[in-house]
Amino acid sequence: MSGPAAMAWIGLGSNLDGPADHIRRALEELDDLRDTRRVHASALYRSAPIGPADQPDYCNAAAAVQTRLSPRALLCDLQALEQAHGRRRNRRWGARTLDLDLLLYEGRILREPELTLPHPHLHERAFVLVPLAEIAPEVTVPGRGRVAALAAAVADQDVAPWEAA
Ligand code: ROI
Repeated sequence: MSGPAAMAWIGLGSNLDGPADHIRRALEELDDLRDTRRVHASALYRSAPIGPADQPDYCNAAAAVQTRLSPRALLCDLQALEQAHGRRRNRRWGARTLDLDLLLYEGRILREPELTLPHPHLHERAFVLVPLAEIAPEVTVPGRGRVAALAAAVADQDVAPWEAA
């Protein structure tokens, strides 16, 4: 990759078919996307499901990439990666093999039918904010404040290191 690049932050989640393996593989695959280089990857975390409770716990992580793709082109490639992991889009907020959310793209604000930036639920979800705070505590979420402060505000939600006994 050469030339000017934008920094983007991605949230990863899985709660089916060996969740940690899906997340570890996806973290590697982000580095293989066209015109994109992965520059940070968080540790893996275990989180209780937000939404319908009748599904397994999630494995969550966050990553930062430098990319020359536009936000929509990046989103398109992230969706292709989800498909490659066998993602089926059926039940809203149901279990999934791989979920890749484009959380932030530089300080960009975007409201389009297929893409909202920052991600509309980013500021209220510990399963996103805790991994993100590990790699980007000083980053500002437009209209919401610093990642570290947002993560501190949702400390009551259940998120723990993946490997914890
Ligand atoms: N809950 C947790 N804990 N982690 C996720 O990644 C996640 N993803 C989702 C919904 C169904 C909202 N709940 C989640 O899409």
